[in-house]
Amino acid sequence: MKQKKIALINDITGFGRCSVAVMAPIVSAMKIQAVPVPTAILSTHTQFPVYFFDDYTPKMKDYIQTYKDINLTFDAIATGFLGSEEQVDIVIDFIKSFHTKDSFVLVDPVMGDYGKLYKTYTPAMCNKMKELVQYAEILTPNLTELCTLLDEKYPDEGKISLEKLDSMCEKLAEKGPKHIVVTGIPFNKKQILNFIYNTGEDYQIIMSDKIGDDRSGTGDAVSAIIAGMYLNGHTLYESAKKATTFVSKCIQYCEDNKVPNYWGLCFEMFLKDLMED
Ligand code: PXL
Repeated sequence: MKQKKIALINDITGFGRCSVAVMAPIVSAMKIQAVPVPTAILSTHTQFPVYFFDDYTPKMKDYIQTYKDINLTFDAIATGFLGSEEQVDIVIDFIKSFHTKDSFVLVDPVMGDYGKLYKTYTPAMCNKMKELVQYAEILTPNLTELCTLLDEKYPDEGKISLEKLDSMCEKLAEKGPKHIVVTGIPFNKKQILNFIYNTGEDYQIIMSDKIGDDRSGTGDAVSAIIAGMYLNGHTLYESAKKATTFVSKCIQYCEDNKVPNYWGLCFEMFLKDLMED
């Protein structure tokens, strides 16, 4: 069987386990070749009090041009943390150039958490993200991002009904993405809800135990596993189930070993769980 390739359009962050540093080893464990397309280079992620940040926007066009020159093809394209409006335009151009009928695009609209947007997410950036969403087949927002993309208020304490989630996903799906996984929705003190929406089908849910606080890079691990599993022929439900089981196991390990939240997921300990024959 021909080995598959996925373009990972995301930042490269040295310490803190997020973005490409998490996604590349995860998809590699799933026998998929990772091709990073860097959006920025950071020493640590932006949740640390200090970090070195080198915006890669001015270099991205030349970087990507060589892939056009050698007629490189991808079986999937996954996008994550994006830093500027211009960068979103470059990503849209990348998708227009490399997306084929045999490939899919997963957009993780990394914008915020717990009802709050990250500091870099200006209203203009949010509008740009809405533009990018139109090019996705699979979208993996959290509740904050789902609300922002639809200009809806974040519900008090993240409390939201399944019917409301279904109608929000339906509205978002009209803009492009056929498949949506809303990740990490606060359900009660002990559990987290993940909502699976496939256009034209009944919704599905996956419950997972809430263990400790949020860990940086968890969303990147989830989107990498969903992209990899889906690329390897699994359904969206199976892909999301694998992702939630895997991250729960990693979080439990981190809690047991008192690893600080900002250090991210100790995913290395369980990579073998993602390997299939
Ligand atoms: O995991 C999301 C993410 C990715 N990349 C950078 C980040 C964050 C979240 O804070 O700072 C640089």
